[in-house]
Amino acid sequence: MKALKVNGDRLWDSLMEMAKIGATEKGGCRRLALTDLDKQGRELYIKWATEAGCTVKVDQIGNIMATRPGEDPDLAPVGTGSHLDTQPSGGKFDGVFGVLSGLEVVRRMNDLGIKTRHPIEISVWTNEEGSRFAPAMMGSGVVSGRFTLQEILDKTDVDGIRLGDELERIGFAGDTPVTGRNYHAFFETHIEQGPYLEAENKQIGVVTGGQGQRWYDVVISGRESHAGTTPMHLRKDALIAASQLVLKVEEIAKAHKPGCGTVGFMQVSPNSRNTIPGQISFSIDLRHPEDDQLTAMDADLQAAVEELAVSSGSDINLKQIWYYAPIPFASECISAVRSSAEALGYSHMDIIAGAGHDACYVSDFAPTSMIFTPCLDGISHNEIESTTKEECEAGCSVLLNAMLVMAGE
Ligand code: HGY
Ligand code: MN
Ligand code: MN
Ligand code: MN
Repeated sequence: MKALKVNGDRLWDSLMEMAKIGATEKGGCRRLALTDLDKQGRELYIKWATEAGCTVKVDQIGNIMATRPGEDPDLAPVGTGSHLDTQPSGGKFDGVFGVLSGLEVVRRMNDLGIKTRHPIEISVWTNEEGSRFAPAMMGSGVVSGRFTLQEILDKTDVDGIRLGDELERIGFAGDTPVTGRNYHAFFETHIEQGPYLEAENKQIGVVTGGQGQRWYDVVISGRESHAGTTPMHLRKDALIAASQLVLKVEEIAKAHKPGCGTVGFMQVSPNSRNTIPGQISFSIDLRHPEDDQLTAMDADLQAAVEELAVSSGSDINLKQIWYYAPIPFASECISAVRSSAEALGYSHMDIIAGAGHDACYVSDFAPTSMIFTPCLDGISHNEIESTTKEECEAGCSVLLNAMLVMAGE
């Protein structure tokens, strides 16, 4: 196992350059999937990857594949990559760090004149965040066959704009087929986005798998009426019922440790100060590292909805829109990450990914693992998301050596 280091300054400079696209006032990034800012980020990345000697292709769902040739072009590539789209008030590192780590690995291999047997491929996966278009991890999900291409192209955002039309509009409706993708091995580098590496004072997270998720859309219908003339006992206030269900989501998550439950999106209709809300639409996100617990959380949620519909007299429509069971990564890739961290002398610990990542879906068709690095106070999906050049250099150096082990040189 080699212990080569990447050029941390160059990686950091590229991260800061990319962060200027969609830069927000509080130091974060806003590049919602398939917007003009996402297009700008994609184009800058393609410029850099081409300058680094990669050939670039775009597939039918907009995934970008930049390939550095190997000695034997018939061998399946060793892949890495992540996403460039962000949350509405996201940070400078979520996703981007994994894409630009892949680029830095290629740049470093070029510096050192390294020839690998397998080609090296860096992927940018479309709409990993699932914020503008739900669900998440769409680009990797189509390639792994979790979603059909057509169902994803037909998704619409909250304004009714269709994903396939946006892909055309920004010029990333590629012609490379989404089927038949394969990797000899795949690694994704990502900030942990949680508190554990920092709390344990570890430099590297050796990711052994990803927890499962269930996403729901909920619509609660009560009765709009006048805020001043409707006596409290005659109301069907949809926001009161929704508030009770939000508290139930918290209760269900806390009853299934270390599960998580979140309501992140909510629309109130008609959203007027002096009209009792008639309809509430909102999201529910449940997660757990064990599938039977995630199933139990789902059952508790269904029961809570039934009970609330009766007690509140409102109509409640709960629809599950996404589910995947917890995903274990491949032992050979996990060991490559672990021995790479050891060869470089970095402290490390095994960890399960709390967030969803494209690597989770890539592991449907290729041996996969991830490399985590700490982020300040475990904060992410927040403009103040922060890490250091040294932490990025460490994670990317682990990636370089793990990829070399699998790519052969
Ligand atoms: O939701 C997630 O875990 C990821 O950030 N898309
Ligand atoms: Mn991410
Ligand atoms: Mn994210
Ligand atoms: Mn009036």
